[in-house]
Amino acid sequence: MNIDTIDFANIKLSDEIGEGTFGKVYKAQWRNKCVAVKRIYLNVNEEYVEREFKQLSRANHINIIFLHGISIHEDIHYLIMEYADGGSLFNFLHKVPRLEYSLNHVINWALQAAKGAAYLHSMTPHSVIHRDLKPHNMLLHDKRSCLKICDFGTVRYMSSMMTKNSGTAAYMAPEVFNGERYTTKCDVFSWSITMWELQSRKVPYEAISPELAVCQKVDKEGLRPPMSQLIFDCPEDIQKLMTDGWQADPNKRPSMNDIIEVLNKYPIDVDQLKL
Ligand code: ACK
Repeated sequence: MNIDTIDFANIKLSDEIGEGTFGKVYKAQWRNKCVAVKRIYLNVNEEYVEREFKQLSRANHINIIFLHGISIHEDIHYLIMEYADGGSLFNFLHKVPRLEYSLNHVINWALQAAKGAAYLHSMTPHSVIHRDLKPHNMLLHDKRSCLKICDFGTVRYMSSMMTKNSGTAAYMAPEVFNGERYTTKCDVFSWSITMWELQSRKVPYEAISPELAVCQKVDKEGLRPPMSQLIFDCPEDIQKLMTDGWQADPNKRPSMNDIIEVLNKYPIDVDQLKL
């Protein structure tokens, strides 16, 4: 594994940006670079830390948050990551101030998320499956024109995520929450729910609580987000990608490359992307 260890003395922590499931995230300076530093909670198992940095450290793609290295200080692990200046897609979609966006943005974000995931799926010797793709784990950069996937560690801790109501259940493919064998197609399911959220600007199944009730309804009753709440007029073949992507049977879902192929048919006006 080629992961750099970074001397903690060279990191200048500044503001806390937010708190994820497994630790607080700070803005920091390192080698004259602005970086994001995730301070992993002491009670988080080392296995989690290892999973996150093993996977991130192998990835080098514009749509995946780059991991500069890891630092250990007084027994606390810190992940030193590329800083994304626009915060999470989830915050952008749902927190005030609510900036307007267009179908151009929807297709751009959906395509970039698919490209990041397709890259992970194509990694060798084993494809990397994210398993927790959702707008909270997609960060925006460069005036929100660029999307980067982050947060690779969470999945082993599914039960703890559920009890924390971290908003994961809505995006999770049934085979994942049922503990069955899963493939890269579970990320396609998550992409589809995210695609619905981009087009509706609503939190999926917001009224259903707790998270386990969402799993139950999705799995046993075939519940899916309602098309009636979409506020963008997306072309039909894109809508079909979304609804095929959330099919219960993973074999019926398209691959990330199929998704990219369809989305690429729609030209994105790059001059209109910055918000
Ligand atoms: O929506 P946010 O501002 O974006 O709040 C969450 C918070 O930390 C907890 O995950 C933010 N965050 C996480 N990683 C990064 C990063 N690499 N760059 C910028 N913000 C980040 C995320």
